[in-house]
Amino acid sequence: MSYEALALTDWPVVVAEVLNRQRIWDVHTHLYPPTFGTPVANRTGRTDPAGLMLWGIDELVTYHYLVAEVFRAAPAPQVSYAEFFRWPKSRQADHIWRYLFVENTPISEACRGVLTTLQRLGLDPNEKTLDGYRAFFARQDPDEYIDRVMDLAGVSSITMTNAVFDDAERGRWLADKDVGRDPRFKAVLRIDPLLRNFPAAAGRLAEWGYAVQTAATPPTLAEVRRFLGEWLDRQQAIYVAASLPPEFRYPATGQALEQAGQTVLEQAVLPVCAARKMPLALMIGARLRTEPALREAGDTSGLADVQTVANLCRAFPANKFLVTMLARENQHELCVVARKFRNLMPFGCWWFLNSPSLIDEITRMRLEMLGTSFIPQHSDARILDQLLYKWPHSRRLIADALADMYVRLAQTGRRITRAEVERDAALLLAGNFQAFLER
Ligand code: FIX
Ligand code: ZN
Repeated sequence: MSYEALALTDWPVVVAEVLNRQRIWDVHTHLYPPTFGTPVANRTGRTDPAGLMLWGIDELVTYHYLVAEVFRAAPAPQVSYAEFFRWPKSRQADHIWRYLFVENTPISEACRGVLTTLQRLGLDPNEKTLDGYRAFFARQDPDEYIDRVMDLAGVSSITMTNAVFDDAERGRWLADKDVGRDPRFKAVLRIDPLLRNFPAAAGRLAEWGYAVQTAATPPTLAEVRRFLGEWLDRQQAIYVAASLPPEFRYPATGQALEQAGQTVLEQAVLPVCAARKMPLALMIGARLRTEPALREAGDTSGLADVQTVANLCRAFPANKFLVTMLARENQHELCVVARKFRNLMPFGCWWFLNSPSLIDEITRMRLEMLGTSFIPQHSDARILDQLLYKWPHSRRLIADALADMYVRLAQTGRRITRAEVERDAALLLAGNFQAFLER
């Protein structure tokens, strides 16, 4: 069926309907299946205070985006950051709900997201306290709830972030070889310290039995390749990932630390990824703990160097690079560089860019410069239920941008069929990622 007769005003509705039916492969999240344990009270009665599977109203409302926002909204006398973090999670959540959702208008994207989530679950977002929501979530079985959330969000596969240098995470993989075997989830080997501070990372590898030194010598690099291979096999990971600071440069321009990181990148990480035809995801621009007292909520962003991405793509043509950058100002140049390197796949509107005005701007820029050859979004969800807002909010924005492209195309006289719109939706929300993995 073709759309010649379609009125220009109908395009957004038609495209939204097609995009809403397209199931999504979420390429980057911090989500986990129940095998990693959950600290959240639930119908099975099984909880693990150190569990990594986060869901439910107290986790939703204490998302680190909202922790940062509540300190700007709560009236004096302000509780100190340290005091706030000493409170139990339920008290933190009550505090945030009162000052961000009741006594102030919840118009920020992180606030609106919680309300969209409640609405999608059939709950009234106008409650003055969290008690009713807590009772709802306590009645859920985590395993069944994952299926319900994925179905409501239209997500077919969840890609995890499995940080091997995080003791809580590593211990679970070593304790249970099948911990990651949930077919709804795919693993990713996350290696930040290896590239950000190799001497410190080498100290951990030595503790784990790898014959490494703090200098990136050839024998040490061979052991780093062994370490990577063993963990990629253990996790059955689909790509390797690292978050890097705005100052990250290739070739390295800094002192010993950057030079060591470059050597490890060139002689361990990239060769292992190339041999497995596995992408390396570079998430560039995160300036960690700018306000350390805010912990995970204290990170900020910084302008990074896109020519560094071009230098890597050019120097390592056998490698595949998934790249997302945190500064709005880096986005246009990343599109330009992506036009020159087919081994570069830009993905997502990351973190502080995951906001309607910026998702709209970046998606339109990418459609105009890259056609449908990019991955428009990832959820970056840390709490399972966030899939119920991050994806509906982004689907709508992607649909509006795509509809405008079709309107412009139709004005050239080119006929556009429903099958073409469905093909484009499939590419953007799942197919491009699958093809990049398999290429
Ligand atoms: O490095 C990352 O994977 C970031 O996405 C996170 O560290 C960050 O806290 C986040 O969740 C942003 O949305
Ligand atoms: Zn993330």
